[in-house]
Amino acid sequence: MDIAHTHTLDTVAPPWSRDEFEQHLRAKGKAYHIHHPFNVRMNSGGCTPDEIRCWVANRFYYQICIPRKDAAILANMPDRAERRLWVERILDHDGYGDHQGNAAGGIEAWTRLGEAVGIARDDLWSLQGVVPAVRFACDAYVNFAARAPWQEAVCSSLTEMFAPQIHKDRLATWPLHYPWIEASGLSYFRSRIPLASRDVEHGLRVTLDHFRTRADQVRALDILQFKLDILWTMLDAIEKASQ
Ligand code: AHQ
Repeated sequence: MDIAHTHTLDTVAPPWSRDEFEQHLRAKGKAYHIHHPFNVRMNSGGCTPDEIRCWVANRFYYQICIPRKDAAILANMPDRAERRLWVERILDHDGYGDHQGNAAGGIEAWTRLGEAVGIARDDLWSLQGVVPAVRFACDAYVNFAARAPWQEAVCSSLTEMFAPQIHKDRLATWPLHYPWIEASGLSYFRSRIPLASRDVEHGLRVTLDHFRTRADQVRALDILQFKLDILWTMLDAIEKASQ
């Protein structure tokens, strides 16, 4: 999977400092799907129940891809200390222990979101509502993560630098605009806020440590852009599917 070299940035200059590199990564937030017209319309109350259900059903495919993506990265991680951190991500989504209550995991919480917006568990898990472009974008993410060096795959998860805000936006706006959605269905968004921050702490450390030369650092920006494009493309497809 080749990442498009989309930068006109100079790649032979001296490397950015750690702080400068982090700022360049965070500056990519302007391309985050929080700014996608569909997300803006959704969080300002402009979506019909069918459009909300279309979003939940399609994003479910992304959610069930995440632990498979993370397991592919784990398989490429030689260092036990890194694996001990990374494995938490799989358990966050697939659950752990007796898989009851909070131990049921994020995929189960997303299933509850589905039921709260009016999608039965079997219908959601049938993946019948997933449009080809969403499946293609999510599969591209899993395939990249499985084939890329593990540090590059870790870098691609850094779109979560911007995720706490998008979850907070939903928690602040959905109860107002979509009172028909049972509030308990939003628990997934609430659960991700601390987990996203924890994940970014690890992902950013790996990224800032690994990409050393200016050319490496520009490649990290291209990898992040690839993942931003995956999230953006998903909303393009969901917006089109719900027209
Ligand atoms: O719920 C999300 C999640 O568990 C993850 C894992 C992480 C990754 O490994 O790429 N990215 C991610 C994201 C989740 N939710 C998205 C949303 O808009 O609700 C945001 C997405 C991300 O920012 O990458």
